[in-house]
Amino acid sequence: MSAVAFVPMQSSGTASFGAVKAGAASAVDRATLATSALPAPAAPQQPQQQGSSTQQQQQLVLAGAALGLVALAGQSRAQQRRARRGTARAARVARIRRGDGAEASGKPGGKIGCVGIVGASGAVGQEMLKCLEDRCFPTDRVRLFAKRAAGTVVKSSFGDITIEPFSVEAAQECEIVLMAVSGGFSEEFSPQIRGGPKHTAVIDNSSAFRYKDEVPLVVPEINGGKNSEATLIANPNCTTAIGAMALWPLHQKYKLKKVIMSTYQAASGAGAEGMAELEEGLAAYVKEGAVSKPEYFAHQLPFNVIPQIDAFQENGYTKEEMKVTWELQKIFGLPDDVKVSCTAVRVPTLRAHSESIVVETEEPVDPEEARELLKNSEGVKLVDDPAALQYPMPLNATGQYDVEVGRIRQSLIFGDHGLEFFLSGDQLLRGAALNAVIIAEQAVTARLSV
Ligand code: 2RA
Repeated sequence: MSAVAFVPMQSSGTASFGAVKAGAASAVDRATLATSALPAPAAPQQPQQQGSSTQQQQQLVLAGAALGLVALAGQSRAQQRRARRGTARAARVARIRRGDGAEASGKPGGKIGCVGIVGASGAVGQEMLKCLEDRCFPTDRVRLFAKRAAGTVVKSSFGDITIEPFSVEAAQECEIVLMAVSGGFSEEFSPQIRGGPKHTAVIDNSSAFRYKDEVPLVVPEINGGKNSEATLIANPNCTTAIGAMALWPLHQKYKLKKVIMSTYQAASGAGAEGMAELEEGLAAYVKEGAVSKPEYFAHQLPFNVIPQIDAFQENGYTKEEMKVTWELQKIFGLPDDVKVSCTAVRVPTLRAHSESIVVETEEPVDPEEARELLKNSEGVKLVDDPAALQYPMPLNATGQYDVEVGRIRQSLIFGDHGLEFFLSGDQLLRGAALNAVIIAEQAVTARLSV
């Protein structure tokens, strides 16, 4: 079921924008900036594997051809997306000029004065602005804050926006501030921004406050409403948020007893640098016959998978894996005897995370009934027709608000009290920017209802 645009009565990365400054010939296209900001390719390594030169040449030709096809497919998809965006953008601008977001609230003119994005030039920050535009967020003004990109002019359906250097005072002029910054930055500044003359609500995408009892950790479709008046709200880790969309309806109906998750996480989870390293590593392989030396990831990502994301903990799990456990417990309010465990793996896809999930339930669960339940759940798109080769895949989930869920089957391990399924979700959207923007929509509703 699709996530809907703003209807108030209901209910990470550091890419630079580049160096185009205010006063330059024209404001810049964000997509161009994001691409042009990727770091230059690292020097190629010598070939790592020995083989006959004929074999190597054949491999190179095949890899080159494959990459060429991928590039062509990507190009035509990108062209289609650009064309769709052009039409959608014109409609969005018209809707914002008409004030449709406000009308949807049932309060003509029901907008807030300002929303700010801190860390606006990063991968998540850029997606936040797109979500605000796409959903006709009811605000008179959007302000963007970033250090290195300050001075850059960004064209948006809210008008041309000049990126400003961050200051607490400027952020406090906004009613809502979306933080797309590091944990350290957020830890220092979010408490200083929240409250103030505008009763500013900070929605933080970092892990700085997620595990603090006094700070709500929110997936808006699950536990949003009751927390929408808080002035500091934490966004969950993307891996948790994507999985939660499918697990919550199942928990409500069948009561989860055990959750065992294995993840297939895209390079984009590590931000624009991670995506660049994957693309450049593949390009170096085609050009030079060897993948360039990893600088961002601990190991080569092209042609590989890395079973480590974030630091190892004393119990042998990584922090990324423990985030899934801690955050599902907090968001769902799970009792201690419900166990959640995860193995998190980085895979060489560009964007959108996937998860294989096994659940044991208190109540008996029928796959067909679960399929129907998920089909009608908010933020979920059922893609489950194996006979037609239809199942969730990260390429298809990329750019989508909804999490694709499929491969639903009775668990061989837990029998009629268990299910196994697979999902793919765009972690920059559902797992970060979109989640934050829906929280912000709920905060606006709360404000306008007072
Ligand atoms: C990753 N989930 O994929 C992390 C980002 N928050 O690296």
